[in-house]
Amino acid sequence: MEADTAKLRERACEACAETWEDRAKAQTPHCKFGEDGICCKNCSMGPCRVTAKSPRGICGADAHAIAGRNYLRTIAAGTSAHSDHAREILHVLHSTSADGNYKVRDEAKLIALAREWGIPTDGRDIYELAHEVAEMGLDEFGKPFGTQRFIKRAIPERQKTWQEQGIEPRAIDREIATAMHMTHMGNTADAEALIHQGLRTALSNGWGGSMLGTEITDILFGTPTVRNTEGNLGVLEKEMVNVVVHGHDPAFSEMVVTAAEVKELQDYARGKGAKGINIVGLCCTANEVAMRHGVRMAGNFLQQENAILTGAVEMMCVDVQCIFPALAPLSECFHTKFVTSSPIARIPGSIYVEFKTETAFEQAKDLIKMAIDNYENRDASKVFIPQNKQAATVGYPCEQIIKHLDGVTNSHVDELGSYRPAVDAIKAGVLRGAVGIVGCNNPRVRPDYSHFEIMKELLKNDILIVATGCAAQVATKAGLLDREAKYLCGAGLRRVCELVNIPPILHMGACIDISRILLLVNGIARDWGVDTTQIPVVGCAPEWMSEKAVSIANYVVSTGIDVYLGIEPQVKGSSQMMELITQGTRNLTGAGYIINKDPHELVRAIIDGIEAKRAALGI
Ligand code: BF8
Ligand code: SF4
Repeated sequence: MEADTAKLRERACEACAETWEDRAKAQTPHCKFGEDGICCKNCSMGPCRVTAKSPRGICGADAHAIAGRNYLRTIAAGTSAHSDHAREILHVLHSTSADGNYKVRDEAKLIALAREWGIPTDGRDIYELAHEVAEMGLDEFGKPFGTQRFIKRAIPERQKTWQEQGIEPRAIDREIATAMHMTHMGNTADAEALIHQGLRTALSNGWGGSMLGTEITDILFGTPTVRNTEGNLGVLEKEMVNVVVHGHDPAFSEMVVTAAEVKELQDYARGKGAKGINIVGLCCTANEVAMRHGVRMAGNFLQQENAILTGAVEMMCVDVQCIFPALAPLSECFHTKFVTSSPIARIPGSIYVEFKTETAFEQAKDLIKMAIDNYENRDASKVFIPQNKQAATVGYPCEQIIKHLDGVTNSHVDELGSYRPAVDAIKAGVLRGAVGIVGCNNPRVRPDYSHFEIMKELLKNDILIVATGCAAQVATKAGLLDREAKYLCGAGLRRVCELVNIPPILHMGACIDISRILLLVNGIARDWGVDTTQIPVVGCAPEWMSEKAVSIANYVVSTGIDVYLGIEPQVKGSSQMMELITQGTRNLTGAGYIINKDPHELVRAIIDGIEAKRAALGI
């Protein structure tokens, strides 16, 4: 893969296009104050930077206050991104109708959610119900009283911890606004209080916004099921019209995928000399459409420019989050049409088509037509599609995991199903434990390398992996989402994979779907009869980069699960903050961070952590 990237980069020079490698070099060395989190520009008396000579800002804020405030703002931003994405999806649910662009695909899930929320369901029209659920979901953002509805799903031990610590998440917008207010000039300077609000804000994401996003997306577009697909740049087709969907919110990409299936458009593409229309995904949008349609995945975060560098992409359609503004000038070096669709992600140099629920399908068809018309502009001399692609089996939400486990032992005990076979396998030591590997890739380290090294080592040690986001795509590219990858596993994990008929890494979706991992861990703890802090399950983000990732890490820690990080959070300039994120949170939630930039040392720490949890349980 790295050889392919090198070749694509060489061509980037030919085409006068720069890539992230060039810009990363130009940004090195990074600003030390920013890196350590001790630059404050929260008021215009500053910016203030902490040094040995000037240990306090003009207002008197010290390194701990400044790093703590910056950290809380990061969590607030990450929470807002996931949750606002969920809000958009709730509005789409509110727009559904029997003959509209958007329909309810998973009626059973809608009815179950309505019941969970105490909405009468008997004899109701499904769309009337959808609209009521959407309104109730939207109320989770701004309700003046009460806490997030989904926290009732957590095991009683967790709910008690959150209540005792005063971190039960209230309305999502309130937690974000409180975080911003606390960090305004002249407010909280106590790092511990900032961390406390960080946990609470993040919980409003994990057990609020993200969980809403996942549930409602399943209701709208169907709960994912297991399906086979492929991944890596080799999924781009030389003789087809290639359209890349990139971003996070599937309301847009679902329409693009559906429009590409329209027969007249396929005929139109053939009339223009192409063999057909090839839709592929990037980043989390790729995960969304792969899990629901088997759409193939072109790659993860740091591959977004590579896709355009192939010279074979007629159109790249983006929605929100993790989109390089660099895609606009890069597209201009080729024939690629770069289309933005959301007022949340406006990028100079792009073609802006604001997507609206009422006109979504027509707009998607227009875009596909525009892509087909662009096919003849492709310059064959600029085309280089690396041939690498790997088979992958994707689509393991909790429902599918339970179904597969059920198939093994018939242990189905209630309507929620049971993780008991997994619990038994862990207790028996056939599986030593499980790790959720999530997050991005990051130029600070060799892209994908840490993920891959950690994944390989865990599998060898009989540790099952669930993955989401760009981490799931590393697994795809490495061939680890293939059932055949079982040869890389230890004997115990291999046996489980064969018995349950699963690959050793389970693809659970996009980053917003880390809410599924919360429910999985919660379900395992429930079926085990212990707290989440006790089970040998941890989270790992080896190459994280985004503010969303910091929010995620905090809701995972709040849920009692240790988080192993391969990139340091930007708080190093405060010894108190470093202590709080690695140790202090343990007194509040029972979990914390373990940070190590060396992937081999990090995976050793994970295995030791899992074995220590096993020992504490006496297994
Ligand atoms: O939300 S893993 S680079 S694409 S932030 Fe972004 Fe990171 Fe990828 Fe999805 Ni998640
Ligand atoms: Fe400086 Fe305090 Fe203003 Fe921050 S809030 S910029 S530390 S004076």
